Amino acid sequence: MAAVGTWSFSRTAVERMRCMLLDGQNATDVVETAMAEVEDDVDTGRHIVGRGGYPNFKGVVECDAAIMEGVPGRFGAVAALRGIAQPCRVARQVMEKSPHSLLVGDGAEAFAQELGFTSEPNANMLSDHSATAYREYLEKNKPVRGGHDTIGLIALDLSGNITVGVSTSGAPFKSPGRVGDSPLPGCGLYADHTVGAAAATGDGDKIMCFCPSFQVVQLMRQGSSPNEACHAVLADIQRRIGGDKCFEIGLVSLNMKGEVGAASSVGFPYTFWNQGLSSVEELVINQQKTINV
Ligand code: SD4
Repeated sequence: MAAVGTWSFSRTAVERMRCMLLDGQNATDVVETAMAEVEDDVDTGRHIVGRGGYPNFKGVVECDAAIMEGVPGRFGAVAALRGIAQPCRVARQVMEKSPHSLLVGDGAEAFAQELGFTSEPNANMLSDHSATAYREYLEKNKPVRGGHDTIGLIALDLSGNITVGVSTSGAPFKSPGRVGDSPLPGCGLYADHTVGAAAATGDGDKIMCFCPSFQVVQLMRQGSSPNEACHAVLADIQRRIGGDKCFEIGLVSLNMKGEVGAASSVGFPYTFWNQGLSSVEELVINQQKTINV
């Protein structure tokens, strides 16, 4: 059993996953439940997740989320979803109940409503913090500092099932309808029950051009450790764009032995737990320079 999450604010989610895994619960339920708590928490919205996340440039919060099991073909995602505070739960339902894998915008919202999700007014999706940030963006063109968080969670359960989920409100003040890497398989997340799983965070407009989560899992399939795989994928991206700098990207991965790895182009804390640990731990990848490419 093991659990991993992106950024420091994933600690409570990873703690929750630890408790549920020790209780014998299924990896997908574990990821969905832990994710939903973060998505619905207005305070973690400032980390670009769910309720309280930054809106698009029209002032509307639009979320992307996805869930993928290691079993082939088990994937569901939503993108540019409005008014639903727990988008990862909708992504799970896309995986379970829809003949499709990715639903976007109004169609995703209608699907959620049909399944009984409550669609809330946009005002409920904003926090005081994000509403103020949006006003400052409109009045002073003030950008959000940082701007790339996103939660990615991976769980490996007692029965050897592995599931990865990601959720984000996306780039602050993005164009309406903009979709990032998070809900795209191979980009924001990937899982294979014979190998392990990976998740990405950072500048989704760039990340999606490199399919890094798929690449990490492929390298682990060929024998790399999670850490080696994440570092090799980051190095490959850096080599391909030229120079030693990179856009913002953080990668985490977990293999079927419960070993964790990560690499990042920026200072990147991540939290994890496995059976060798008595509590959730946090490690920080050192900061390197970033550029816009
Ligand atoms: C995106 N990768 O939509 C996501 C959000 C983010 O750190 O900022 N992740 O680009």
